[in-house]
Amino acid sequence: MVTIRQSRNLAMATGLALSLAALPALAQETAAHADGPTAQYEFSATTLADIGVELPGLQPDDPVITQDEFNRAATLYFERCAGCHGVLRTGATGSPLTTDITRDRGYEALESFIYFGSPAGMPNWGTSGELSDEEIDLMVRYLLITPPTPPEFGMSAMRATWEVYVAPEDRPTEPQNDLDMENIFSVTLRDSGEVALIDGGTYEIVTILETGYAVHISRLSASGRYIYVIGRDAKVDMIDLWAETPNVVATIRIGLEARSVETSKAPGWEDRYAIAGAYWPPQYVIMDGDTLEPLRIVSTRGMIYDEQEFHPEPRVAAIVASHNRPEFIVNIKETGIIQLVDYSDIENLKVTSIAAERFLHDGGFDSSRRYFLVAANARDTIAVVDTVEGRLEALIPVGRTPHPGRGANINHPVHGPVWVTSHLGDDTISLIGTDPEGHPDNAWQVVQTLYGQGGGSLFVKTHPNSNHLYVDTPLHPDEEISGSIAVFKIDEMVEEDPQYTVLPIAEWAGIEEGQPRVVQGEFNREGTEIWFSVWNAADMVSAVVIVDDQTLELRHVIKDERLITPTGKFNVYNTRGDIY
Ligand code: DHE
Repeated sequence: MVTIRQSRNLAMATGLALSLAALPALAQETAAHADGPTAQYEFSATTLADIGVELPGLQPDDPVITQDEFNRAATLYFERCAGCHGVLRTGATGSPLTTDITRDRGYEALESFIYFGSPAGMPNWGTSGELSDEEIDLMVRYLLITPPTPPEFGMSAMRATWEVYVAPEDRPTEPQNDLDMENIFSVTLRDSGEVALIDGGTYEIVTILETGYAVHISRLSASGRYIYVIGRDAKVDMIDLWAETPNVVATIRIGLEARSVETSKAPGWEDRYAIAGAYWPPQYVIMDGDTLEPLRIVSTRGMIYDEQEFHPEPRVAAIVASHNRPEFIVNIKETGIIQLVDYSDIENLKVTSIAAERFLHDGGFDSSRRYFLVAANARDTIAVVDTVEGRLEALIPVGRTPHPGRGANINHPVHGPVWVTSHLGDDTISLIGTDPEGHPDNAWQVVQTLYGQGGGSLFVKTHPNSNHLYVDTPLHPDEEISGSIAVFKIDEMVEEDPQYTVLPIAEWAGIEEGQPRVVQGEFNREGTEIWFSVWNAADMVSAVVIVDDQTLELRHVIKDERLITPTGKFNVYNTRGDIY
């Protein structure tokens, strides 16, 4: 019998291009996975790879591996695999890969699995050419050895990184510039580890500020004065918009790997606290809103909501702040628990633990800001929390791998207030009724499904003053689709299957090289223009394209050599007020 490896070697030795037809059925079923949107999305830009891990004491039957090989393998694993299989290999959306399992499978089976992928979603790292034979061998040997544990990051580690550049008493008591502050956009420059602050009226870059590695999102203080930015390296930077030129006034690292940051928004608590959530270690920290001084760290390790089995690394995904009560809403990915963290007395912290659904990722409020809707993405479900009653309101099945960003709130001509998500895994766009009092028959159900350009969608967007719903598809494999936006007219949603208009945003940007992806629409304060990032490779030209919401025509293109890999954009007014 010819094994998969032999047939691969045979093909290579005979100089034949590797023909999938000659290989087992598994290979044919899985060939597309590494090109699929979900596989691309999970690829993790991580700093864990830089920490350097100790080779554990090897057992007699462990594979031979040197410290240098182990470091390279750990780097590869953290960058390519940890997003799905977990840092400790205990499993998340991907299977667990602890040594009791990997040794049982054995070298050859693991090698084939990595090379060809699996129908369950494991990318075909070998056939796609993403990993070389040597790297796959390294990875298999790594999987047969006990995984290393990256270090913890407690209070002493945090305080060692905490710096206040401008103390609160030395900051201006009134704005020192004439910027139209509420219409500033904080634009993520992902690969340069910076944010660009861009004036929403003049389209001028006000300043570019250095932030964390592969910077991820920006959130606003309730007053709108401070922008908090988080990098994937868990570095939080706090920017003061009142300074003559807005600048970073405080910084801290809250872990080794992170994605979320938010600030206190309840009446009476404006600008008091900030919170940031980490992927590693699995924890969140409440900080002083003026200085980022770390005050209270909470570990998220614990039981999975349904199986009630311990999970050692449940990552903190989206965090939002209630506008009604002094609470942060913290979404814990692997355990499927949503914590309502009452910050009114952080010495005696009260946490309501809601059993929701696993793999919580991103979400936002309905238009009343009472209900929070979050995607449990690998479970194809939207979970709804009533932030006034402090309990789970509903679990709603939607399309494949929902990814709403913060979602979009529409006043639907037939169904009343609805919240919208698009999907990574299919072309559907789900409209969910959010008004249990005014439209009780529709509440917490998908009242309409729209069909967009395809899967690979990450963000939807609208504005209370707009008649349009914008849907991006940055991870769609087709260049034309990943470079354009579908727009639905809200007043045409009376029809069963409303059609969309396509805006060729990447073409409008006039970029000749690369395959720029168009990502994340964000409105200006008035809701008259929507901005899109045209996200190209770091060494190529990117742009921000501004569209007139009334006419759907191009209004302006911002191109500047400093705009390296723009992705997320956060308008001060809309982000502060959760307007989307
Ligand atoms: Fe994000 C939000 C995690 C990859 C752009 N992203 C979020 C949130 C989480 C998250 C948990 C919600 C934060 C919140 O609201 O508090 N993102 C992850 C990942 O784990 C993942 C899949 C892999 C990774 O390596 O980080 C990932 N994200 C990406 C990208 O590749 C994107 C498209 C480009 C980029 O800049 O890295 C990207 N994520 C965004 C954006 C938001 C976001 C723009 C905020 C959207 C909003 O409107 O609020």
